[in-house]
Amino acid sequence: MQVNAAAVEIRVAQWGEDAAALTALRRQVFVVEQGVPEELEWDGLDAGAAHFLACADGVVVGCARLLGDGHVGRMAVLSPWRGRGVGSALLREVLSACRARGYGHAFLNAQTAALDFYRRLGFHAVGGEFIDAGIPHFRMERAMENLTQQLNQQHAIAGKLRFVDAAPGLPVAEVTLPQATARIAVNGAQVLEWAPAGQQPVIWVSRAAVYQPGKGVRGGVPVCWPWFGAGADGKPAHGFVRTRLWQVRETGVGPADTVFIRLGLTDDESTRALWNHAFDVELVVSVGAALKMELVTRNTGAEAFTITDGLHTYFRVGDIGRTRVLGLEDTVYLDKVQGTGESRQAGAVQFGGETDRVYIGTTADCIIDDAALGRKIRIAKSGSRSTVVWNPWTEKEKGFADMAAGEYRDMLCVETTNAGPDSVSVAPGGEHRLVAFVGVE
Ligand code: TA6
Repeated sequence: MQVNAAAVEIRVAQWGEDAAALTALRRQVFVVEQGVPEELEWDGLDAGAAHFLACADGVVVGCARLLGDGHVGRMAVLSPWRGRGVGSALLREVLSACRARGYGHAFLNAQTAALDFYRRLGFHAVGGEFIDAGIPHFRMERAMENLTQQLNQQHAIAGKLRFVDAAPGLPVAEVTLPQATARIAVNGAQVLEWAPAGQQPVIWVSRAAVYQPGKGVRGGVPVCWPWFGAGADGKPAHGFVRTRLWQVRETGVGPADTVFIRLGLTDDESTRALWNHAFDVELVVSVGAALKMELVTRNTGAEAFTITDGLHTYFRVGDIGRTRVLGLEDTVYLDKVQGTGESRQAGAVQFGGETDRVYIGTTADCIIDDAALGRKIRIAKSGSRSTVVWNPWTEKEKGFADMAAGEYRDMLCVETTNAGPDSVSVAPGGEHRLVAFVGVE
């Protein structure tokens, strides 16, 4: 492939024949120029990887690598050749290889200074910034054009579940059953919709929500993991999994003609740079006349770790001013609005302003008593010792570009969590299951 006037040729390289040229170029760019320690550069993955070379007049001026899971890396261009389309040409060749290999997505760890370069070729940053080899990075990922088609080939269930694009690069599982409909985004494993037959939608999504890869949708059920709430040291709030593309592991038909989808994520160097533990996390969503969401944490490492976690469920209500939450009477809560430490709930929770409370040591069912819609929503749970109740009200709502004016009246979060002092320790090889069961009465 010719690259503009630079007459640079891009070709697929073979590690066997081209190792000397590849290592010389990468040593020059990463080790000498950027100070990456040698032992980090040679990671033992080269022999099994696909490599790409950019050559000008027979001289190697750039390279790139593609691993078998869609991991793009080792993008390097000699300094005199930068800004001349060599890197873009290399990356386009790598993406062509991803398509040819049928990869559903590609991902990489981009130096923060190079984010725009990768954005121009469809990648978007997810999670928080992390340091790798002393250099600030972001994980970036992109769905390949054939992802939704691939998901349908592997996981569609005729007449019950299919994948559609809610937006480019945003595959969503659509469940259509006699007893209920639902939508679950593969990005973030985020439930976006659940409506039992004959009912108004139970899960709320803002009409100003932004549907783009790498950005959570305002509403639905964001998965908060491996921490709930503010991140330490500038890390993202509510953890780093709710903006990532999850893997669809299984779909199927369950009891009483329900349909389930199982999505998962495992640790990688970018998650370990944010939270240095080996893990497997899964969300299993079962759709029927009730909605069951199960967040499963597995510790696949050799050391115990501690998490806080949550299913941050946004519920649709007829009018927040005519809505009450039952089941939390006489329990202790931490008031994040008043900042007044522990308080005790007197009677039902009612709403007349911004409300942001963590009810600790609470395991009982909650009921959203919605007088305006004339319905009750029951939230039962297991593996959860905290219940978070949140409504942004008018001022906080104004701060959310992805909420329309006045929408605070139509929504209420009753979140099934382990938050604050209710953290959970998971032993090596152990697992923790946080389960929310939602039904309409
Ligand atoms: O669960 C309540 C809360 O922690 C609020 O404090 C507010 O931040 C809300 O979550 C939404 O957080 P997000 O990061 O999704 O905008």
